Amino acid sequence: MRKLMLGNEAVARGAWEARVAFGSGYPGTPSTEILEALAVYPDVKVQWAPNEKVGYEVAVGAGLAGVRALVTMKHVGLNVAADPFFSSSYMGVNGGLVVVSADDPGMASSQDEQDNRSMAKAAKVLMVEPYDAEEARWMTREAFALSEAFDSPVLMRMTTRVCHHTGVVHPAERAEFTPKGFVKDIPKFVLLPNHARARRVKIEERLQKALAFSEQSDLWNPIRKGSSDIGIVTSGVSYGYVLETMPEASVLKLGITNPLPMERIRAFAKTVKKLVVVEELEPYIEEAIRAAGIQVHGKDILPDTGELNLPLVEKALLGHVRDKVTAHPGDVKIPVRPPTLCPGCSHRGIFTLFRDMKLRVMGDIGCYTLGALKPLAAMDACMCMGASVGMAQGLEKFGGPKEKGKTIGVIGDSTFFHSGLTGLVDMIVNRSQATLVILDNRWTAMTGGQPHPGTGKDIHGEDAPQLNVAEVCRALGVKRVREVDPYNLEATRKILEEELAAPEVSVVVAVAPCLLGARIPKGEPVEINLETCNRCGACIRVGCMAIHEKDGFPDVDPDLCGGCGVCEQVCEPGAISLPAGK
Ligand SMILES: Cc1ncc(C[n+]2csc(CCOP(=O)(O)OP(=O)(O)O)c2C)c(N)n1
Repeated sequence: MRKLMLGNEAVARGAWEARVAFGSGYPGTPSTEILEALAVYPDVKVQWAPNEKVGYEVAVGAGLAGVRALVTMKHVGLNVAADPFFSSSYMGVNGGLVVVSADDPGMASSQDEQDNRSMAKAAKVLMVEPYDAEEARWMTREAFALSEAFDSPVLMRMTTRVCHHTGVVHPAERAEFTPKGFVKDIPKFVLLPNHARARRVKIEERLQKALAFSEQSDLWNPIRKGSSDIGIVTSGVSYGYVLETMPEASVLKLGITNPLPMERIRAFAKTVKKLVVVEELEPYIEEAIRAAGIQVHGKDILPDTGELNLPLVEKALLGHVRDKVTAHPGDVKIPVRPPTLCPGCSHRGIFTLFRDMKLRVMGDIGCYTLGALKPLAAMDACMCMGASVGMAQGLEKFGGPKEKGKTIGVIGDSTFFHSGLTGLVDMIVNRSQATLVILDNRWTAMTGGQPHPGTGKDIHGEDAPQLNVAEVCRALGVKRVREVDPYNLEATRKILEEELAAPEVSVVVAVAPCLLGARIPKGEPVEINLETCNRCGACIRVGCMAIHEKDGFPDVDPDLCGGCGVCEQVCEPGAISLPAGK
């Protein structure tokens, strides 16, 4: 049987075939669809965690219970989960544990471009890298067996193209796996320093065993014998570019990239006149080969930033880009569609206020980061999830009189539960006077509308316990917590002014569900009276794609406008009217 599957769906299939009992993780492009696809299979308990660290830890606990567990995240998620990731390497596993890190070369949807192969090496865990959907299936399935055989968590490193391409998959029968039950083993699982010192030695032993396996595995590290003029060592999606560019070359394709089978590479190098490594991002394989004293080309002919693609690999290997029928994505002319908040999005009014009140805004990651773009341009910094809270405290404390009463941290609700809570605790106990605005739209909108602890739904859409953001803040110890309707600009402005003036930490929770997440039908559009319009442009400056300038006047697109009323409230001459009944 053959099936077309997304790389991410194939990971879910492989995990199900391996009889995985538990899947967890936190959404993040390009990894999100893995858990969503796994949730559809029977016999698997699948749940979103509030962040990657917690997701990882629950998976470790499930593994200790003797079942197989999968945990998924994007590359920066592994930074959040790094503490348990590195330490669980010392514990080894009971039931197999596979962690997917979906890296985003080229930063299609990320704030940085990490090559997490270095994370596997640093944590001393086994790492596998699929190149297409079918490999994603069988490698996931087999990774659980590797995890148990070598007593190591296995990092499955994927990249955007592998996650998001659709390819032919050959689903197989489910493997046999009997849950092992909990095994009490204090020296192994309790990482006291003297236990950890003994485990440290075990880690090296298991890596040696894994290396011996990797060296002789034709399945994981196959060699394609071709011309002896050039030999290419490659892994992941780069293998596809190599195949298309130089079908005649000899190729060593590495499926296990930690530990690297250096003797296999050395033997392969001896069979060819020239050795080249084709790999995306860091010279991870290349540097190891160089360190082993083998002559090799790599980043001297290929870029070490951004995604690879066919023309780049052709240029590197052939010296020129072939004149092919297949167009390079960059050659295809598509209309420019800058990212923007949806028409009617509840974030728009808040950022209009931030801009008009000339606030200093420490931002965070989510749909609302688009508030940094013109014409709103109402965010001054954005670093990583949860960071708005700490940055707001630091700026307010050290910004001098100019920042007093002006500094806001702004964070989405999913991001608040992910990693904003501890920043808020720090604000309270260290007497910050900044104001934190939490955008409570009830969904993780940016990654496609996954539920989070404040949604009241689980991954299956079933009712789940729901945490109330304002109550959580009060319970933490914030004395000043106000809820606002972000569609009511005047009331929200007044509350922001009061809270900014307060000489203590305050929280303003803007409550309005994401229209897409909550599937709220579009309302009737606003109307503009061109007789009274004074062409001031205030309505255009709220940055809504449903309203634009036409022949010097604002013009509403009735197919997009749902009558949220933000433009109506900024219109001084009152030329914009809401649909009847609003
Ligand atoms: C550590 C980490 N994990 C995951 C992501 C992907 N991601 C970016 S923002 C975000 C959450 C957005 O939800 P929310 O804060 O509720 O804001 P919204 O998009 O709903 O406005 C996620 C999951 C990331 N950038 N970093």
